[in-house]
Amino acid sequence: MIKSTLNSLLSIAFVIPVLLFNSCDSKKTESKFIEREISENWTYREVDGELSGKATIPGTVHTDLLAEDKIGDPFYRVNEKDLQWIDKKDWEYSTILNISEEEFAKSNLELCFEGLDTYADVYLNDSLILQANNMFRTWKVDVKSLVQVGENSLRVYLHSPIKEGLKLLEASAYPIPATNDQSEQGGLGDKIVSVFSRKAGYHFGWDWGPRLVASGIWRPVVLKAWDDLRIQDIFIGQPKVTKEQADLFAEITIQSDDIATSELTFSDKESGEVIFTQKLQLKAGENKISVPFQIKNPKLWWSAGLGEPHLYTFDAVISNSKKIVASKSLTTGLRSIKLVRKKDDAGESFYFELNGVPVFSKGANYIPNDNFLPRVTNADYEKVIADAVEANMNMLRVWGGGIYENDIFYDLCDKNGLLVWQDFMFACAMYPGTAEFLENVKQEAVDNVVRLRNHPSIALWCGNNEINTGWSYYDDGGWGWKERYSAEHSEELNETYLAIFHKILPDVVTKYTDGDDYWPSSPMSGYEADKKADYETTSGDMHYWGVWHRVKPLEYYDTTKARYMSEYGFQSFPDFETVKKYTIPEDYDIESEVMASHQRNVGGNQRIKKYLGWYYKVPSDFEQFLYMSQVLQAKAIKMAIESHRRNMPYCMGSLYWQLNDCWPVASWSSSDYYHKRKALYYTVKKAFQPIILSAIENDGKLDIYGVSDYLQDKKGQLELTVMDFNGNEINKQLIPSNLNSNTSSLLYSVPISELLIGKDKNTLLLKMEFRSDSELLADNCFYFSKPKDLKLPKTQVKTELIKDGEKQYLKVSSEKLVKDLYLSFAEKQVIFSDNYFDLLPGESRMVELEYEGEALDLASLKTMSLDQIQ
Ligand code: BMA
Repeated sequence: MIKSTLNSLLSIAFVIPVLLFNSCDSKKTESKFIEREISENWTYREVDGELSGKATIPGTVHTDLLAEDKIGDPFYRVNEKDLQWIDKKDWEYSTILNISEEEFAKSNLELCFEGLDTYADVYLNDSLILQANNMFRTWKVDVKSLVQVGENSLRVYLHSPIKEGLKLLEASAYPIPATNDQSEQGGLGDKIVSVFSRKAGYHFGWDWGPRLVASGIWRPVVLKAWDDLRIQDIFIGQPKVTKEQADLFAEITIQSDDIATSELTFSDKESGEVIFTQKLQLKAGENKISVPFQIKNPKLWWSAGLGEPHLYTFDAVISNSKKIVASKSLTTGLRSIKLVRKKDDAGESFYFELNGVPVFSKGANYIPNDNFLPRVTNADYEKVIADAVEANMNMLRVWGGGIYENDIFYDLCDKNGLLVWQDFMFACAMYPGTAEFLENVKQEAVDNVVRLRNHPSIALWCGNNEINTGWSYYDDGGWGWKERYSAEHSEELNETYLAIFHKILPDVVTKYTDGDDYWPSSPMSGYEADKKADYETTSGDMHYWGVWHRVKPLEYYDTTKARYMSEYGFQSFPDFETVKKYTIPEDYDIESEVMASHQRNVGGNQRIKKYLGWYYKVPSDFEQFLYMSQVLQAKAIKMAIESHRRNMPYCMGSLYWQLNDCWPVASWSSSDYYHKRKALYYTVKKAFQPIILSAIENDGKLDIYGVSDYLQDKKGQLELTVMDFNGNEINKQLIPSNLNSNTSSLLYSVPISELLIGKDKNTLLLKMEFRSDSELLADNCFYFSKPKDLKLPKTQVKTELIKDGEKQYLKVSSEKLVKDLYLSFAEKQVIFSDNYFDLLPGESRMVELEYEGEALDLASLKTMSLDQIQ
């Protein structure tokens, strides 16, 4: 039930509460608000050159050139290198903007540029109407007095982001560090320009991304035309939400031509119920009203696994005696979410509490899906989010070197119950402190916080990625940046850091949200006072890179404890079918020039080889090497996730690096650029299940933990079966157990010798199952030695295609153990519900297959498994 508060809050406009009425007068005609994209008939040209052609808007220079075959595919082989000239040129885009009589007759005409990348001068009928300098901002221009009925010329002049950056670098008293900027690759030597421009950091190269500095009209250009007034924005504040009552307020921003008297009706779309009506006395210009209201027994928004992510849609309608003059709808979810940082015996907690429930964050770090953003389709977004949900995630971190994502990304997170950790777009760099730069940052923050604040999925705003670690302004740590500066310059950079991340950004979050949490930098331990380095924390969040970057054994994952693991990761190569898309057979060597240019982490290949040598056999065959890199990556991250979850509730989050890719490359991702699932994807899906069993060696004993995200305890039975690889049962134990709710419990501890009973540990495995009322709630497998020491049998995998109604399955079975079984239909794009799994002796498994086009042929099925690796 929804109820308005009659003593509404007056902010700027004069608001007179009136009695509720049931619906707005349906006989009233609506004054038409025109909104259309200007996407037709655009052309581009190279300003001081020959190239020109048709343009796609939204789009980028690179993709326009590619569409007309004026350049090769930037992602193919080493084409990236040859295309570095594009970002050093100026480009001009133009179109004819046709204005109809009807549009022209409106009292307001606005052109809205939702995204210009980056230095863009916009001319309308040859008058300069805008000079943009921030790809993350939205630019609105009143064009009423500049247009005519019929044809108008619209031109967008894009200055080279590199040339502009070089000018800014020259004007700076000193260079500014950005660890991942591949200036060399861009032909700039050591000249770092990325930090001077408010533009996606990863465009300048990253340790998983090419240097392809895009330019373009990257988000839609929209013409808006209206009479009298419009509702510019609705914000639903949620000061207090419980299951009994949601105390809310609607803050509505109205832009009015004149002083006007009208009436606002605010209603719930689903029930049609009017929540409140208000008489409005509007002044000319911007009016803001804020009206508190309540919803009794609200349907709450829950994250995946905890409940339904229910969404409400509210309609705001403004009418006068004759007609409806403006309307706008807004969809949001009602929930209370907070970051809980509470002192405890060990230090300080770091977890999210959703509707009063502490939630263990399970998820990944998310990067943009392409270097050329406009070609990411809605279907791509849907796929990425659906895959995250299928993998039992409840949170994604939108990482600071990319972009504030498109609305659809957050809409999908809202709809699917995925929480979002939202970084501001600053990563692994310091920034200039000019007044103009800081003001630009502030406006960017306002634009994006206002755009995104109604999304129930947003759990946290975070200032930046790893800059606190890199600069380490507390002490002498860091990445050696400070040492490059005089005391005075160091102090200046420090002050800029504090100004942006401890003042400007948190102030914007405070001013424009209803109290959303802000965290200055990820990772960070403590807020202001804690000076500890990021690897020995008892508070805050941690990025653990001991494994991988510091080449520590995988077992370090078992022992490194954090309150919240917001990053850790391990690389692999993409699937062979993906590699084939950017290579030719002569490139099939991980050290070849082409493969090396699709591996951007210096020393990445050596690390993979080194770790493989420690745990597996290192194959010399190229295809087998790709496969093994994925098996290794999956093993590493399985260990990490299980360790984080075993450490619950001390540790309350596990976000691995990284969910996706922006081009085909060797990287830490779990799905590649073509959304092809790696071995890691399937491992994560299992390791993030609501209940897991996890075994860990502890001083000659095996400790078996049960971790549950459920909010009720589960009584049941732990079943342990030791078997050899031919399926002979060696030992079986049944242990009545209780899985405590929303935490980790040690279920059983047993000397390993008792399990092995004197047999060769290289020939045995332990199958763990947890059953409650005979329902299998969780299972896992434990091996007593490293994979390279296992005496794996040679065996025959039996396969069969089975159709069941609309569904298609691949049934696989084997008499003996098949470890890390990989299934592929080569070029045929097939999504496997499961892959790269251990097929236990005697087991048969049904794998669901999704594909389009012709029926599958079993003859084209390829398999690979660990026993084949020499
Ligand atoms: C992290 C990220 C990225 C980087 C990744 C892998 O710390 O924040 O900057 O790509 O490590 O090195």
